[in-house]
Amino acid sequence: MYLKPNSPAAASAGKSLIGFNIINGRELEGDLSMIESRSAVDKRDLVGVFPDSGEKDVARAAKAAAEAFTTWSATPAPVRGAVIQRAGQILTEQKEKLARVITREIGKTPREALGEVQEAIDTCTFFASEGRRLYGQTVPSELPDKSLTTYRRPVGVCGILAANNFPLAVPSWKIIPAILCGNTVVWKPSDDAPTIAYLFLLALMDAGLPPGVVNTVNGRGRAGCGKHFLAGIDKGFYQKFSFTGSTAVGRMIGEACGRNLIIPSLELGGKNPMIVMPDADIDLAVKGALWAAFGTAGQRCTSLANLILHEACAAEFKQKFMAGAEALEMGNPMTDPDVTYGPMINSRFAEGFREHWEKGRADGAKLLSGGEQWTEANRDGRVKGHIEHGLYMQPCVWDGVTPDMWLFQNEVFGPTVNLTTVKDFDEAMACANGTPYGLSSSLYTENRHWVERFKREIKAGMASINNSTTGAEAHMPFGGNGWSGNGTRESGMWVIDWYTRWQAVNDDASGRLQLAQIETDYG
Ligand code: UN1
Repeated sequence: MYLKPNSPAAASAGKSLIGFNIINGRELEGDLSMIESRSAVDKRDLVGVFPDSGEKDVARAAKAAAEAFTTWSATPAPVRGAVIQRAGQILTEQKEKLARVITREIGKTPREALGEVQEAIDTCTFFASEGRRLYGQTVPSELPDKSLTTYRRPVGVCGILAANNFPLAVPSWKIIPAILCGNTVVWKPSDDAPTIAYLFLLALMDAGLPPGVVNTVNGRGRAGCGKHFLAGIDKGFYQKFSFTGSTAVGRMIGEACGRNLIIPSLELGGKNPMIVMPDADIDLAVKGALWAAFGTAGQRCTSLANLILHEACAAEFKQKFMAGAEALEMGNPMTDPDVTYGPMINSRFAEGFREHWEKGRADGAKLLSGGEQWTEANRDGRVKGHIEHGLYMQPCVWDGVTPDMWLFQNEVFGPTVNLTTVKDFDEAMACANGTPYGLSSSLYTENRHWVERFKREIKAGMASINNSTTGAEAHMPFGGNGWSGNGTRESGMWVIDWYTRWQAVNDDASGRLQLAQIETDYG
């Protein structure tokens, strides 16, 4: 069978793509050399080569986006919604193939990769029909024969930068509402996952998105293209910037946006707590905790970090949790689709993970399991498939962790979790709120009073009752407080507020000069 070289079919069948930047609807090479996207599952597998873009590419993309804005912002919102609807249909048709590319590129398990494509489809479904709403208001005037109305107006060119762990779903949370509202986009995809980004853009173009509405500049991170891309904030390239990633980079972006009076959307780190009370369904809580801590190899901003156990159920919980952790299967998700988790996405994450072993030991926390990378030498029956050419980590459980420890306070991407034992609900809440972060959180209990208090007192932007910290639905407000963000939200109707500005229109049909607040007739 002939496979179009740059297609989901080819990429999911193991071929290497030669990808491009897409600027003004044209596939372009970059100013610099090329970067390689290698599979996290097996570094010998070359998924694609992409341009490494420089300053000129970023300027070119920003210019294309600014030019496309005039026509796109004047296109009726239901027509913009129809393009998004077609994009959702194309993603649905390509779902299995795109999921396979996600697994191949960043090592997410097939089940989770399918879930990620579904999250992008759900986003398209929601915003396709938002094109027929995008409501403004009519407001009564204090003066006769005058109508007051409000309109949502697009902001302009949006710069978009997101992490490698949800390389399709999270960019879709930003790009889809941005363009539905009439904005145009310059997107720098993660250099760990340019292939899935490129295939997403091809789907948008196949859906009929006009040239220049979404443009990509590929390339290296902070040392290369990423630097030029962010420099665009001070050059006035963007009227809006949306970022998902680390708190440190978020602060930098926030500062640059502040200087330029731009409101950024910042979705940053997390140190997500889960409280387990003695009246909880302990088996259910164990399942939720295992999934939240180790699913996606712990590489979600919503992953569970601090597991806070009431002393009356701590022993039973620990015993069941450790038995569950011992039974996890890990390894190569390309050949063994049923593993719980696969490799670390890149060597930077793996390095941070190795570092946390050292910090945890220095803290004096007790390592109940884990603490090493899986290799051919130390692998056991739980490890599936070929792992020699990827970064596969043992599931790590720390006990005796207290809020003053480094482990409790710092975000770690990777399959690791801290156990903390507390005396009562008050102490549990103090621990849960005892970090500077506030993204996701969870409580397991059957007690209505504690549930009510948790919902009110927890500082996190997202609170789960009797469920995992991960797995937000695609139409609920997603975002955090404290160091987890700047208070903006993604998804659902709430994200619209961050991609539009309210315009107040004052339309006087009286034929006189009428002034609010002033009782004078100058006419
Ligand atoms: C992220 O890790 O950046 O709620 C996003 C969840 C997913 C999204 C995570 N729907 O875990």
